[in-house]
Amino acid sequence: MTKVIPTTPIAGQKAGTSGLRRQTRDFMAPHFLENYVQSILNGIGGAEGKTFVLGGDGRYFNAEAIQTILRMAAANGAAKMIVGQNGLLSTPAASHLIRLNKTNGGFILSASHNPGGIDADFGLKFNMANGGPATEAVTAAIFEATQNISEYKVLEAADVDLSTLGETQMGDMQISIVDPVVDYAALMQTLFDFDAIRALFAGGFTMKFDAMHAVTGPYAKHILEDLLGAPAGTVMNGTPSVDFNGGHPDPNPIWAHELMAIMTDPDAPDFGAASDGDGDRNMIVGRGAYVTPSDSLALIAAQAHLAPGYAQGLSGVARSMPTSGAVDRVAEAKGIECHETPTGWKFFGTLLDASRVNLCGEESAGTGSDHVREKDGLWAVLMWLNIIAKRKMSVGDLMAEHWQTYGRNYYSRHDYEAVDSDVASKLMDDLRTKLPALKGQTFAGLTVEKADEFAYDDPVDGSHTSGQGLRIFFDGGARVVLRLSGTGTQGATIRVYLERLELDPAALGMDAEEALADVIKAADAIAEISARTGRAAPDVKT
Ligand code: VG1
Ligand code: CO
Repeated sequence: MTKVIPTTPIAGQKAGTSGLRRQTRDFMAPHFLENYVQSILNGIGGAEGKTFVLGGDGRYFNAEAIQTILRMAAANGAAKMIVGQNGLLSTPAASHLIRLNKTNGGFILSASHNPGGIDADFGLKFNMANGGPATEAVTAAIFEATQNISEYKVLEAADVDLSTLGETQMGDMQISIVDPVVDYAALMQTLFDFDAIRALFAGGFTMKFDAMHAVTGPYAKHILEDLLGAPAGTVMNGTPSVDFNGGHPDPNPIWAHELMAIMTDPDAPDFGAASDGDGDRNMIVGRGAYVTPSDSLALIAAQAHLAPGYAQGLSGVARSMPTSGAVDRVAEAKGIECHETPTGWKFFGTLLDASRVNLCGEESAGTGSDHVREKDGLWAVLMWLNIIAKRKMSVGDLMAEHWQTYGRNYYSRHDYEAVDSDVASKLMDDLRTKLPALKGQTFAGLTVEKADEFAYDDPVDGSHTSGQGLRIFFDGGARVVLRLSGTGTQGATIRVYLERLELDPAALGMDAEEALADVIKAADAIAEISARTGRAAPDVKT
């Protein structure tokens, strides 16, 4: 029987960079999840007769939230739900299932790289029929629905057994419990030269993949160990846990320190990689050679044609604005389109759908292509393995060759986390006011050439997005960008993105922080970050 529960709007149910993220206890509070799910359904014009994909990264509250969403979808008239076994689906695998089954969209339960657990974070994101995150227009409609909600519908029904593959029923709604890995693994085999990678491993190539106790464990084990023949144990931390074993499932040198320690050991394997909570981010590291995500994107742009799925070459590339310009240099050399979009994968969707681009990336360890409409951690890892198998070079040598060819965009991101929200907004507001006067002024020896606030006009659907980060360009090609994070759940996180282009072949092997020393000083002099936050140094440098 369907129950109609009266409710009132809950303030602040507004999607950020990637869906709604909150502390887990907030999501578990009465009506919180229900209000948001009903608002999604209201915002997209109802669920009647529709089919959706449903799954998450396995964090605390994942399984309970799935049962709630099933009961609400059934009560709202959905025809069918395709659910990952045990409630698990990586974000790219969910995107693929949405497309493969031509569904109306999907619900992805994840707070991605944020920690999990009852005292950590939870999240919910709605993806559309193209498999990509809801566009700004749709998230705005959902937000409006959260502000007008007065009731939600839920079916009185017992929990569904999520562990048994196959078909089942809830009320009139069909439920398919599917293997989360199989279809995704099949897709990967259409894109990459599995024989070449298999031969690489058979020849003694060694690798460690750190799944960080998150959702990619089962995917990586099946693809790397079962299909590609990498030895058992190649995948570490491969069993998903509700709190990521107490860790922070963010694949960067800080949080993936266990892998970094292995990769900097004299006996390090040839190749290391890691993925995040929901499997859409990647970290690439060679023996003693960490690759920044912006450089990884550029190298992939230069060499993707070595993978069968991209043998015809790329149609174009897109990067988020704070991502370094390294990929632009490759696009220019290849004479292909290159787009600069706001932060967040949702802005790549129109370009991918229109076949204007088929490679996208973000500095935050997100890389992907038109095979799905999300960034894809394992895809990037397989792309690197495919390139290494063809070029027969180490990660370090491949990067050195790349920089010799295209120059090096030295790059670093400094994050100041859990800053008082008022302090952070005032810092940004004051800097915004100051921007027009900066031109011509010199800070730490760097003269400002231009300063502005990034806004984006989507070349495909014409939509306009403003307020996407403050940018300061210096003579000689250096750049500082500041923006506030839209994925955090406590206070504000100030992200400072630092970049400098180096073309001197003799100066390409420096430490990034050293190479950026003046840019870092100039950023602090202009934005007064340390003075205003009272922080002597950033919390995280990636
Ligand atoms: C961060 C990253 C952004 C990424 C987003 C979602 O957003 O900077 O590039 O798209 O996370 O990634 P923000 O607003 O905190 O800077 V994921 O893997 O957390 O879904
Ligand atoms: Co993620």
